[in-house]
Amino acid sequence: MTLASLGWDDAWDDAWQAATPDLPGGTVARVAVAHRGAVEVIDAEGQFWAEPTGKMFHRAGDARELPIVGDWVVVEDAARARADGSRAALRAIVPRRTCLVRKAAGEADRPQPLVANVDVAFVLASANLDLNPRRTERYLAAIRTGGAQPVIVLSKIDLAPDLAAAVATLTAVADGAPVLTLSATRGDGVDALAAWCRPGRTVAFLGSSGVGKTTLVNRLSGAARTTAPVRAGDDRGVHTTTRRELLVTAAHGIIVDTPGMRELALFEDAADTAFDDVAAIAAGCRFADCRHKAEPGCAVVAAVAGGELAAARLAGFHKLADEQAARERRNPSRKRR
Ligand SMILES: Nc1nc2c(ncn2[C@@H]2O[C@H](COP(=O)(O)OP(=O)(O)OP(=O)(O)O)[C@@H](O)[C@H]2O)c(=O)[nH]1
Ligand SMILES: [Mg+2]
Ligand SMILES: [Zn+2]
Repeated sequence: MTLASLGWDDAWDDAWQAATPDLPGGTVARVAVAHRGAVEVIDAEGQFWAEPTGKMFHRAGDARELPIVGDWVVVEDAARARADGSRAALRAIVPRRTCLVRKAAGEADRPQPLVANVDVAFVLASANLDLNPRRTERYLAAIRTGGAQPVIVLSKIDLAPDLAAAVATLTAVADGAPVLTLSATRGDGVDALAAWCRPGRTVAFLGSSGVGKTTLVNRLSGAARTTAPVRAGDDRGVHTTTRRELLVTAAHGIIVDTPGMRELALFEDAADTAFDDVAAIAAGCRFADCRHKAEPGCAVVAAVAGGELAAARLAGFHKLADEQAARERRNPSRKRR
């Protein structure tokens, strides 16, 4: 294995040197699995354990300052950790290029970073179930806000009652993201998805439990990670994958499989980044702080009336914007950017 096959490149080298010039003995490795308090990392020589220093734990303002799957980290004594199974001291995280964050479960307004340095994030939805375009929209918003490129994947097309309708439903909320269709079990469409996965690039598979993420990851990686049938009654998944894990493949780059998430609650304000189309039209609204509801001179409402913007897009925008406003009311220190 080489660092390049793990996604390392010259720009990472520069970022590492710039971020941690005071760590002469450190080497870099990539986080494959994150546990509470420690991580499994990989470098050119193989896998070993590393543990953030007490200083890093104490300094961390929130979970985003601790290592997560996909991170490049600076460690000391990698050779010893590899040899005797001890934990290498993890000194620093190389600044992330991208980071997918959601709001942590529960009432508190806390961020939960899920995976770092993903280039392309596949959002899977199963073609045999009722699609929830609002959910897909939320994934796209979080992915774009985090800096990765989203690709929508309609899975299980061998079971689709009406494929064209399903594609249309998702295309309506894609805002430019590609929409791929495939069957991971039958194999059709898998090559088109595989074309997005290449050496040096990091991709992640996201979506509800049972949509076929691991089945697809196994096809791409040649691995045999556990998959399980969906429930007979309602075709929901049974949460088979229980942790985020980074896999390194020869032909398809670096792949992160994730556990099914029912909802992806947004942490960051995403209404503006996720709705480029709305934002562009909003430049023509009479009021700069127009909410595109009942304000006079609203270009967005006019665009919906004129058929240039789908009503569903504006509804999706309102849903996110209202959530952001509610968060700000609960927590006024969070200012809208
Ligand atoms: N008919 C059909 N079944 C599929 C397809 N892809 C996956 N499945 C089946 O769907 C079930 C769930 O697949 P998984 O790959 O475990 O789903 P997952 O998204 O990884 O689920 P979690 O790990 O729980 O999040 C398995 O029984 C798969 O064999 C497909 O394209 N067509
Ligand atoms: Mg799985
Ligand atoms: Zn407006």
